[in-house]
Amino acid sequence: MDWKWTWLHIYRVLFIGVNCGGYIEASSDSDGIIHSPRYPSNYDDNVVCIWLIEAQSGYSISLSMDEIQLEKEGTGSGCVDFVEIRNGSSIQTLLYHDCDNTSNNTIQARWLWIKFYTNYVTSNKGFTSSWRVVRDPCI
Ligand SMILES: [Ca+2]
Repeated sequence: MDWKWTWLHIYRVLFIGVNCGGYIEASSDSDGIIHSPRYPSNYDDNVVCIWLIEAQSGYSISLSMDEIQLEKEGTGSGCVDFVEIRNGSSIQTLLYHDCDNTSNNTIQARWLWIKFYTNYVTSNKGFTSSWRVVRDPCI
């Protein structure tokens, strides 16, 4: 089966109920910015965005979380609203999960599956991240 068809099919299935985001097929010399809707103004409640960035064979996407200010729990360090990044899809390895600038903020993989989630109340500034394609050193 053609890989591209497979990914587009998975993408469509996973995106049912999603408000925003998109699929980015990244050519070898491309880059871009992904940010929360309306950034740097506050985001809305009840938002789910999913982006999927795919690099060509032999390349990876290197993403830098430049700023992230999302709702946290009132007590403790947990996140109420969050950005989650996984290696390709919702069930693959977790690479990033955060609501402020506390964790390692550079993520690299061939496929980056990026989810922005906000609950029903309380907003904040949001997030902005920049990505670029790099040659995969393992190949
Ligand atoms: Ca919230």
